[in-house]
Amino acid sequence: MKNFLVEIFKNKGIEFYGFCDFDKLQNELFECSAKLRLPKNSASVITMLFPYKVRKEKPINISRYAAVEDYHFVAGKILEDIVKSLKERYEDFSFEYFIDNSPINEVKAAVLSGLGVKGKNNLLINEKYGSFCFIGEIVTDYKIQTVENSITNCINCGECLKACPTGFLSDKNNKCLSFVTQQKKELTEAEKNLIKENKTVWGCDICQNVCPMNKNSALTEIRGFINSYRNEYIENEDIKNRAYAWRGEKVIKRNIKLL
Ligand code: B12
Ligand code: SF4
Ligand code: SF4
Repeated sequence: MKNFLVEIFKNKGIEFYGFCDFDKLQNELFECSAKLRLPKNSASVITMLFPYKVRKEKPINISRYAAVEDYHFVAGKILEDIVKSLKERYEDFSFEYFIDNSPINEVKAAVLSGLGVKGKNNLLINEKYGSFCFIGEIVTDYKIQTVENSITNCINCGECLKACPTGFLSDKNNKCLSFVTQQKKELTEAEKNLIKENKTVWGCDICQNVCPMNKNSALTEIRGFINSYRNEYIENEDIKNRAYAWRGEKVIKRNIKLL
């Protein structure tokens, strides 16, 4: 199985992938409808990274993850193709892919698979791409041999905690600004000010931008991200397939008006 996958990953341009046991994740599955898609007797998780930093300079008024076509589609298509090949080759086994909309704690799965360390900013930090990569995974009832990976953390400099404008990283009772930008219900004055002061209409990258482990993070080579790159949100642009489309146009239009 591993040799077969190595070939597929090479063809698909996936540089970072790994494996972990499902039983290390199953006690903290998220309650969501995607949980129903998990294969019966899930045994292994195949994790992989989809780097998404297209340009060195930051986008103007959106976060990096929103500057490219919605990753659920771009990375989802790659994951779908891999699952198809696996199902053809291993007919007696089940394979289900997930990305973001997943019952799995993806950062933990990626750390356990050896794809990077867990940052104080909650994110997976990879040695080449930093934290600017999405995590996707395939869950299967095929038992894959895994190498025990020790829990690894970032260098713990504390810069992200200092820079976070809402205090979310120190106290989860606070809201993350990324969440605020996606909020459908009416914003409080304080929330409106947060959007204005940090000049973001979708997402927040502050805790990633200050992270020294992101300093030399490499640019992505995934064509779907490179070709779809836009460095700002412009009112009345076509938002089809963008990361901000799922909330409906009203939300991002409200945010741009605040700027
Ligand atoms: C809900 C969610 C959000 C929410 C809440 C985030 C949160 N941290 O609570 C909001 C909307 C705010 C959000 C924002 C963002 N998100 Co988000 N989000 C998710 C989602 C769907 C679930 C995360 C979650 O609820 N975790 C639960 C909490 C409890 O986990 P935790 O605190 O991190 O971890 C605890 C334990 O699990 C354990 N643990 C964690 N890791 C490990 C590892 C080991 C080895 C061990 C033993 C234990 C352990 O210790 C922790 C402390 O108790 C994941 C996808 C997924 N299915 O995992 C994406 C995901 C984490 N998000 C992602 C991204 C890109 C973002 C943003 C950067 C987007 C942006 N630019 O605005 C921001 C970053 C915010 C931040 N710094 O946290 C990516 C991160 C990729 C990466 N490199 O890590 C993910 C993985 C989606 C994806 N498929 O790529 N997100
Ligand atoms: S994304 Fe922004 S608000 Fe959320 S934890 Fe990071 S710095 Fe704080
Ligand atoms: S800024 Fe420092 S503490 Fe925060 S994730 Fe990066 S290395 Fe870790």
